[in-house]
Parts: sequence; structure tokens; C-alpha cells
Amino acid sequence: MKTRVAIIGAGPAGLLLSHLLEREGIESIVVEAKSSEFVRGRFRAGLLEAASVDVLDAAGLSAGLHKNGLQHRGIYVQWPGAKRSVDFVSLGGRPVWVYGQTELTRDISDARFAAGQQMYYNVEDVALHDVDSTAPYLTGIDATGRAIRIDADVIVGCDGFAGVSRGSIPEPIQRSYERRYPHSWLGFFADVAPSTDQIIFAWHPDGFAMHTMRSASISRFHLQVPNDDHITNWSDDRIWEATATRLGSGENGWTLHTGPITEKSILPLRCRVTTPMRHARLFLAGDAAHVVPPTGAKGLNLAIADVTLLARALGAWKRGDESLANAYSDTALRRVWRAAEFSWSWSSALHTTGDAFGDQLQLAQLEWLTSSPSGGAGLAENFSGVPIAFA
Ligand code: RFL
Repeated sequence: MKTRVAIIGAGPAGLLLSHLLEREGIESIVVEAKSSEFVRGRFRAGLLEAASVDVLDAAGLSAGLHKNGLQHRGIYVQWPGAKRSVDFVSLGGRPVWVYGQTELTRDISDARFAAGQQMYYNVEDVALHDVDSTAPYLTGIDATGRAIRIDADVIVGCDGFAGVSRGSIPEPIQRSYERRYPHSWLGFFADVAPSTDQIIFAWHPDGFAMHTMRSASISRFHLQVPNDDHITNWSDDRIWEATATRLGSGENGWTLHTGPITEKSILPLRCRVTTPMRHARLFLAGDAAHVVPPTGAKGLNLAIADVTLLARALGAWKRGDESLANAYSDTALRRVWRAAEFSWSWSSALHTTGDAFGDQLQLAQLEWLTSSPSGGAGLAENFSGVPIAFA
């Protein structure tokens, strides 16, 4: 098979890229290791920046978001004895949207199926070849066990954190920056109406807790746990007890509503950025190039920003101007490092370390961020997401 752009991975980055490329008049083929049902059912992110919503609006992909998503003007930040509302809009930022990655992935894949996008699911052993040449190609084994080969002008690795594309950037050129955090997140969903109208980020001596939501009847929570913890240590009763304590249920007239827990897992927090995001005819986008701790809710938003830049760059290249494609890695990485720094500093303010001095510094930081207009403006700008800059 021959196409202009071979895309590896049908997560939000790969699917959205194929959609944006079509709007640039560029044909693509998407290959995905998992089944369509698996990809469409995967639970993950849930917060969209205003800048991401702009992209989805312009791409005609936001009907589901505007129908079922929840627009939030800000967040709550709390610690024992304090609950602060941070209103992004009055601080110069823009509203954010709570809309599940699962729903967004379904919306985009429905649009791609409707448009007749060539997509191959359940493709095993995907390998990249000759990315240094002007005739790169990839190979794999399709769902029927047949060997496939896709020749392309460029290959885009949208294959996430555990993908294969990154490995095709040779070692002397590739550089990865990594930070592992000393704690993990226990995340769970519950079939219960949210107990809050805005996301709660809570500092507590027992550890960070977060209360978010997916819909009017599904709540989402995260609890800081040690890295060596295991989900079998956490019965549903223990989870609810810890969540109620850390979120301050029963204080100031606020009560946490509990319900059946439908999914729970532990996720280590890490940040890894791989550079460059372009090598010859290979481009990386989304989690294939970078992962950030989810505290700042940036992963999905960075994936959207990357492929927005890349579609525009490949469109310009098709018209004879390679400058945006040449600048892609540097342009994308500026936003990636902003998000990495914000995710690091926001995580650092909220996750306890067992150090009493550190606790006091964290509380001083939270006090400043939630009471000073300049502190709040930075928080609002980082959460809302700055507009996507193309150069
Ligand atoms: P994905 O979604 O991982 O998709 C990559 C796709 O590539 C496929 N693949 C391959 N296909 C072919 N051949 C191979 N060899 C392949 N290897 C892999 C995979 O099967 C998959 O379908 O990456 P993408 O598209 O870059 O999207 C990134 C986002 O999924 C990710 O950044 C977010 O989910 C991160 N994230 C959050 N981001 C936010 O913006 N806001 C949030 O609130 C937020 N919360 C979260 C998160 C991530 C979490 N986890 C589980 C990592 C909360 C959690 C718990």
C-alpha cells in the first residue's frame, strides 16, 4: 500500500491527525495494535483546555463535547481548614471542559469511519524502515495474519508511551529526559453523582486527593499512594474512608457521596520528554514523545496541540514550504516543556513527602496561588492553556 502519511497508533493523537490531514487534503493510513473496541473503551484523561476545544470546534469534532461535556470556569483548591475557589475566567484565563478521553476518542473515530479513513486495527509487529530516506515504510502483520507494508512520504509515531516509533530515532541523536516521582496515583471511577460542581484538588497530611467527574452520574477520584503500594491493599471501604478524610467530608457542611466503584488501578507518576520530535521522515506526536504527570491534565491536550501543529506543517510542506515541518520539533517542545514545568510544580505543591518543612512550603505556595491575583493568574493561564503558536 502507498499513502502520503503513515500513522502508527489510533489513540487521540493518531485519530485527530488523520482527521486534520484530510482537511489539508493529505491522505493517510492509520495502523493500530489493539482492537477498535479496546481503544474506544479505554479510560484516561478528562480535562480539555480551551485551546484544545478551539481545535475540536474548528475541526467539526465538538458536537458531543458541547452536548455532554461540562464547562468549568475554575477549580477548588483545598487543605485542612481552607477551601478556595479559583476562577480562571476572572483571573484572565478561559474555561476548561470536563469531557472523557473515551468519549472524545469515540467521537473522532466515528468521524474517521464515516469519512472512509483507511484504518487497520489489531496490527502486530509494526516496524519502521528507512526513516532516514525519502521513501520510508512500515511493515506489520494484520488481523488476518497477512504481512502488510505501507510506503509513505512520512511516518508519524502516535503510538503512545510504550510504542515502537521512538526507537527509530538513532541513539546519538535521541535524548530522553526523565523524572520519576516518589508517589503514584490510585485512580477510581464510581457510579455516583459528583459531590462537587468543580474539580477539587486537595492537599492533606495523608496525601493528595482529587475529585473530578465524567458526567452527571459518574465521579472520578485520585489518591496519592506510595510507589510500592498495590491495588489489592485497597478495599472499596478503605478507598472511600481515605477519600472522605482527605477531601474533608463532614467539614463546612460538605459531604462526599459514595457509590459502587466500577474501576480502580494504580498509576506511577512520571515525566519523560524525548527529543527531537522529528528525525528525517519520522515525526513523533503525543505520548510517543512525552508523558507528564496527570495532575496538570496536560497529556491529552499536548497530544492535540502536537497534531494540530503537525497537520499544519505537513499541509504547508505539501504546498512546497517545509519550514514549519523543520520547526515542528522546536515549536512543539516549547509547549511540552511549559506543560512539564507546570505539571511538575503543581504536583510538587500538592503531594506530601513526609517532610514537615516541605509541608509548610507547600501550604504557603497554595495560599499564594489561591489568594494573590498574580499567583492565581499563572494557575489560570496554565490550566486554560495558551493558544497554540505555530512558529
Ligand atoms: P495513546 O492514547 O496512548 O494512544 C497510543 C495508541 O498507539 C497504540 N500503539 C500501537 N499501535 C501500533 N503499533 C504499535 N507498536 C503500538 N504501540 C502502541 C496504542 O494501542 C494506542 O491506541 O497516546 P496519544 O494518542 O498520544 O494520547 C495521549 C493521551 O492518551 C494521554 O496523554 C492522556 O490520557 C494523559 N492523561 C491526561 N491527559 C490530559 O490531558 N488530561 C487529563 O486529565 C489526563 N488524565 C491521563 C490522565 C493519563 C492517565 N493514564 C492512564 C496514563 C489520567 C490517567 C490515569
